[in-house]
Amino acid sequence: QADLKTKKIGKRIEYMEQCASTQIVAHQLAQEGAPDGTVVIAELQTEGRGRLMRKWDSAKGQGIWMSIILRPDVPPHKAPQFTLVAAVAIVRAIQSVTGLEASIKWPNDILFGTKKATGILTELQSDADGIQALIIGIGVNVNQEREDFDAAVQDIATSLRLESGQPINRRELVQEILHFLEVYTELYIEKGFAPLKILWEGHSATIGKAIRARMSRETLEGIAEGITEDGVLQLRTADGKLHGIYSADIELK
Ligand code: BT5
Repeated sequence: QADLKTKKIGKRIEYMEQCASTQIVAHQLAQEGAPDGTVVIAELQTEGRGRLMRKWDSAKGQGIWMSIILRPDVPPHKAPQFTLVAAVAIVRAIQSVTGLEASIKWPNDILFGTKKATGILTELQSDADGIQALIIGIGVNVNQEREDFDAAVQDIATSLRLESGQPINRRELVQEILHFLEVYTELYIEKGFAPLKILWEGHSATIGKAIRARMSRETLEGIAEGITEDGVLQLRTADGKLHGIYSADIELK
């Protein structure tokens, strides 16, 4: 904590050996009034989760399992943009600590090739006055070897150690993630999403690609043409129609 370069994010850090999910702890702290920038980190999560309550494999001591409480003064429909802002921050942090170039699969995956090294889960506490808190969950596979992953994800997951061939200092990576998250959220608050959109597109594994988007009610195939100023994915189907995708699982074809 002493080495943090940030002014706000990480000034309060709740560090735990173990918890069910850092998201649950962060939601609780946010409700109790924890300040903007509070960070919850655990060595082990027994019930780490992804979107739609999917399981997030959180091997003990080998990843970064953390949730960050932000209290931005923006309307609730802008919350998904923070997933994209966090993704850019994580890619830049990985680059700075390891030299590795990861790419971002819209909306919340950070990949090496087709394998997932990081997932982001942005959740919202809001009321009639707007956003009370954003809880940004970040799971980074750092030092796992292949056999450390659950069988269910061994073929689709990777870690920074597997990609770089050497162990990575988790503390340094946490510091860099929080640093870049602060830099980019400040840029976002000052200048809006436009500059972040350009950075995001520069790291995107999705734009210009043929994709399949699975949504709760339908599946669409086409070319991912870009994201809007709101972070909505634009998918052009073979009939020439442009569809705005707000939430989906994307398969690169
Ligand atoms: C995500 O969901 O990718 C969001 C993951 C967020 C995890 C962090 S850890 C700290 C905080 N506390 C929590 O409890 N959660 C957050 P989604 O896009 O739904 O992807 C979930 C899918 O990723 C699963 O269904 C698996 O297929 C795959 N998966 C699970 N664990 C993985 C891992 N460690 N590495 C790569 N892929 C994994």
